[in-house]
Amino acid sequence: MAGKIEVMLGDITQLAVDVIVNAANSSLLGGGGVDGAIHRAAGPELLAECLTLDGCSTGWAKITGGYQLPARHVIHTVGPVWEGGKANEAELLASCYAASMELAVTNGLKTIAFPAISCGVYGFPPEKAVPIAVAEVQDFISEYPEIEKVIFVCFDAEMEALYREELGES
Ligand code: AR6
Repeated sequence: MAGKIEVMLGDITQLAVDVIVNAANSSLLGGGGVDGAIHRAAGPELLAECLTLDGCSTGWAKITGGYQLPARHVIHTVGPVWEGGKANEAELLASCYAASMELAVTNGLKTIAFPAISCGVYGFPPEKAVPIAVAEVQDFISEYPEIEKVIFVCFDAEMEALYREELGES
């Protein structure tokens, strides 16, 4: 199972996987950070499809095509805004990972890349978010062997180090 999880430093929009996950907001209509990068790289058809989805609640996920991206699909999930840790943020973040993996499986998608959901604009402390992300993914792939690869894509070296440490790679 350990071999199915990979950590990489880079830009998630460049990955030719079955599906990349977007750290979106509840409108699903784009924004900054990884969301902005994904919409720019996918092209305007992505926004057109997102307009049909009626948004998404925090902790849940919806799927679209990947359009001009090398990835075939995008799963848009809405992470919690960090409010100090007493607003159910940990459970909601875990739910983002579980809901995204579940959508991947129900759509027959086997390779999936995640950014560090909520760890940018939404302010979730990375040292708290990374163990949640890793635990959810490990639990899920132990139950669903059809998932072949999960890649945690990090935009900076500190985040990469946190994931590698959590996975016992450093
Ligand atoms: N590839 C991989 N990771 C990236 C990329 C990229 N191209 N760009 C940024 N990151 P954020 P959030 C990292 O702010 O905290 C948007 O406006 C980034 O360094 O994108 O969930 C949405 O519309 C950080 O580690 O997402 C929402 O309004 C991680 O991705 C809001 O931001 C997540 O940072 C969501 O905030």
